[in-house]
Amino acid sequence: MRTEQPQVIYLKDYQAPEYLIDETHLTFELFEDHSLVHAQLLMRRNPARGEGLPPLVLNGQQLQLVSVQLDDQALSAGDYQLDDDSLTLHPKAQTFTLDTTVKIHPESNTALEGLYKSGSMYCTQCEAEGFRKITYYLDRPDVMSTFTTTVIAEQHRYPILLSNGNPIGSGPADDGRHWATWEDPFKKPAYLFALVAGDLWCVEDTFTRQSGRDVALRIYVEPENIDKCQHAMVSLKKSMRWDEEVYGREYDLDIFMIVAVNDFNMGAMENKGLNIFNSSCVLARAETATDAAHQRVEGVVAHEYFHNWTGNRITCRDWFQLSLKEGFTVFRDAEFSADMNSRTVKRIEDVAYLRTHQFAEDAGPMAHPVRPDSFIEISNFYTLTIYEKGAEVVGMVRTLLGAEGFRKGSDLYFERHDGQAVTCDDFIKAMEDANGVDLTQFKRWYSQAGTPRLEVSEDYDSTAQRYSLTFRQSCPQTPDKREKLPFVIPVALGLLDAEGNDLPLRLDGEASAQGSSRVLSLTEAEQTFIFLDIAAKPLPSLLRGFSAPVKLSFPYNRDQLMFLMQHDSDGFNRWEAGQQLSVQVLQELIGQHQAGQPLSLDPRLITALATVIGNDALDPAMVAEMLSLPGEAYLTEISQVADVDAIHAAREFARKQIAEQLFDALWSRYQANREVSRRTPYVAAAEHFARRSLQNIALSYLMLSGKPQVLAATLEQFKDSDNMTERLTALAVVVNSPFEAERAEVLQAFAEHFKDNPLVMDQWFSVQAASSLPGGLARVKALMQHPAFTLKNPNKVRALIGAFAGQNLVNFHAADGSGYRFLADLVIELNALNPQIASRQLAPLTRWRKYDSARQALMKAELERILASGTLSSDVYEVVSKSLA
Ligand code: B3K
Ligand code: ZN
Repeated sequence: MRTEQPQVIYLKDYQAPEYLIDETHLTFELFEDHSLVHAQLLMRRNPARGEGLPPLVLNGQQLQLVSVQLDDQALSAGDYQLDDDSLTLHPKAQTFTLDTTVKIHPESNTALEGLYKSGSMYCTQCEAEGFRKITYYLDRPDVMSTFTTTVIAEQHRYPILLSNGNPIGSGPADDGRHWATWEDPFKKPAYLFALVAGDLWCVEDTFTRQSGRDVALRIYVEPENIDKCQHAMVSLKKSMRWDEEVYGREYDLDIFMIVAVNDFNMGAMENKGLNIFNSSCVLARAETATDAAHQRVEGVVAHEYFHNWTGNRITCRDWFQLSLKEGFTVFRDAEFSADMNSRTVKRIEDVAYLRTHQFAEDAGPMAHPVRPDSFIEISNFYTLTIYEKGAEVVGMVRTLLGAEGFRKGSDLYFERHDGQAVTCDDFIKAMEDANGVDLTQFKRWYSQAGTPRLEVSEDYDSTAQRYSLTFRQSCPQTPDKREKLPFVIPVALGLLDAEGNDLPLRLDGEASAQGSSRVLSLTEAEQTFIFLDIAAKPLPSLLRGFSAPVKLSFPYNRDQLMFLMQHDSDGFNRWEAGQQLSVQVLQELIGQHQAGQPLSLDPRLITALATVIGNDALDPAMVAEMLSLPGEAYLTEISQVADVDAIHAAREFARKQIAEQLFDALWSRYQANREVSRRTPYVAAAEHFARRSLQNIALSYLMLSGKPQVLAATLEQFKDSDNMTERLTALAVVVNSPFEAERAEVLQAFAEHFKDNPLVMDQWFSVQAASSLPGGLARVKALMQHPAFTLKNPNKVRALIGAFAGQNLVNFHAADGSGYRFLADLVIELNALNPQIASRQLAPLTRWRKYDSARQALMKAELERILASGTLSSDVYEVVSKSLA
């Protein structure tokens, strides 16, 4: 907890460390009511900072200092200074050894940062600044050291003792205890340290590196989960092979371990050789995990594994550079998932997510550049901007350089910086040097916040057969009030003729056409491109594959969008045309609702979707994506003033119309796919994900018809399917239906069957929390009393409170402010328990400027109440104060 005004930390103040640590030797003695940590640090003055010997300031929080010794000299109270955040010493030589012993309390650590207990096991989470809750240290990423770690604990309760690197010894100790020692030869910052002690079982495998050596692979879980590790293991081996093939990167240690824990603040953590995962990102089998969960496990396993090169071997100089490792690694895991599954579908999902959530963040009070200039609490900066927009920025580099140029750049980056802590500039420099290009202007993507807008207009001269496109870019103001200069925006595009074929593209000044889909690089605030030899006015397909994270507008009419939906050679843009058509139609309905008029759906949307449903040649996953209307959160994001009720009413009306008018087509596709599901055992692979996604979206539409045969089919799917994907969809469909008796029945049956599986119970909570039927808040409050719920487990908080405030928009934004009050009460309670989780749950309240004045006032009042509620963690303080500023 904060004791004084929290300080703002600025990138411009960065200085290299005064001292370095070459070797770190740790011994942990774990006891039930406390733990002791002995640290021996081999240190020296940083030659880059000169010769004198300034005070040595070590980070440390919530530590009880037991002893401290510099070389052979035991220090007493007068020899050092101690405060809430640091221990200051006065070294006498350029090189010295520091020994400390501290006492800590992992058993009562509810913040889940540092060393803590999850159930009966010990585990750690150190990124970003959790290591300072374990021992006094230079807890910053540019201090890199080798680590040797010995763990001593009771043999019976904690038979498995793990840390980073390779195991080098183990044996019995006194009083029924035992020890194990691990050695990590690769220098790393403290945020990559990990320790695990528990009664765990493991699944083992081996991976043979391209160069021939074997790596031992182990996934450790609590015994009851040993049957849910295969999918993660397969994903790990695929990731290891992919990184060798696509980036030329091999694994380096002899062993790679993953440990699943139930209590974890985020998805997973890439600690060197010992990844620690939220169990939700490891455990998966047909009966208990959905297709989405299987894909998430594959993606997160890959992400953490890929960090071994992008994050661990080459790490960040300081936390302002966080996107150096996160943006690049998200880009890498997205490419991996695209290669393993459907590339277009993966891109659609990522873009929908980015546009809904990152664009909202970029337009809100927490907006920051991909490389922020300042922060109060770094934990608040593990954001969609750092991760998702950061990945888009890396993707644009690849689009501009081409796949081969990008690989040359990444090779140079790995070769040049292995073993170093570097900056985003170093990454770009490697790309520039390997390709002989200048990316100076491109780097504005790292320094300027906000989502650029790109307005496009056209002009056609039939006599000269010239078609021109004019692009005007601008970027809205963000809280930093800094001037926005033009970005480099790669725009992939094509021009369609009247038959829907791509035309050859010859730009003014070129001797001949160069392909039919190409990338224009915009650099000016306004720029015109002229295409020659265009015999008739074409239809442009712009920003193919979403080649830049911008808000593009072009005055398409609905008939043109329908044409693009059918003919665009770019799969992403076919989907995008459908989304734009839906947005136009939904916005029209929103207007009708607001004007008190009867709602009337443009029949062209039905015609367009009928064509999609009837297209057997199209990937069923694409059909499912194209049938999904833009979500309420996205419709909120693109509104000037979001009218929650009108958005909900319009979207539900459109869904119901689709269900009724396309009933027969949906029903036949549902039945055909359900029939395949019935006779095919569950397989976690792209074509099966695709089939089930179409089956399930069809079912959720069909139920809106209220027809008895749909209810019967849903109940059959609920009871008889062999997998969680079908069962959970059936559950959600009934929960959102008007069939009250059946609703109660399936909820009870589900809970009874899965009561011992916390991850499945999370789904059960979420489905109910997200249901837009009236009375949402009361339902959520009642569920908080359920024995499976606890505020101490982040997954539970996300499943119930997160789903309510983030997905159940009509209930959360109830006009009486009850949803806001409820969330504020929870944030205040969580602030004391787990500041990181408290601060995350605040996000919906930070968006108050989006709503009508009555709701704005209610939301602001709750933020003010949180601010006045007592001592706030720096996490909550930063988000609340910036939201109110
Ligand atoms: N690097 C971690 C995130 C740590 C968050 C700390 N508050 C997970 C990841 O991005 O792989
Ligand atoms: Zn990451």
